[in-house]
Amino acid sequence: MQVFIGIGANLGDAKATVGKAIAALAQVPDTTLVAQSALFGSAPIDSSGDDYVNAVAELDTSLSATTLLLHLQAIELAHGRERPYRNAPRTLDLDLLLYGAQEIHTADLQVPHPRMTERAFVLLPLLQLAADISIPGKGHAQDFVAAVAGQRIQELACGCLRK
Ligand code: PH2
Ligand code: MG
Ligand code: MG
Repeated sequence: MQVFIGIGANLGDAKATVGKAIAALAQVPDTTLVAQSALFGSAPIDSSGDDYVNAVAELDTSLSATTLLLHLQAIELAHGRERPYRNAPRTLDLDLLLYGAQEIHTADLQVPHPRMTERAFVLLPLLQLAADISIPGKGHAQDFVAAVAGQRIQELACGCLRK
């Protein structure tokens, strides 16, 4: 199954944490890390504190969405995630954005992520990996970009060689 994970952090060394989170995603059982977006710096949306570092990772997994979610939560906890209140600043947030073309609505899991089309920090890195991606029940991700143009976000220099 092709899945996309949204990664966010705005406490501590957020850039380093996002890098470690991507390495941890690559170690999830029955799962391959297919691609990772650039890192982006973004102003907090409905949240407080420092700018966030955001990225999106593409995985290929044979895990169920529920089992994958448990692994994401374990990685969050391993990086010191606490949940004092909704949208509190966080050392690490891993969101299951897309699980193939499936729509999942359970008590623990809403896929596609309900707010992903409203957030530049999700759409821009996602579109780097999958320019033609459709969001089940919503439409093409690309079609939501214009509406988030007012949100402050920039791609961070990666220090890597790019053609
Ligand atoms: N995550 C949130 C709320 N607000 N803002 C930015 N810029 N980046 C995030 O990852 C983010 C947010 C809830 O998960
Ligand atoms: Mg989130
Ligand atoms: Mg989350």
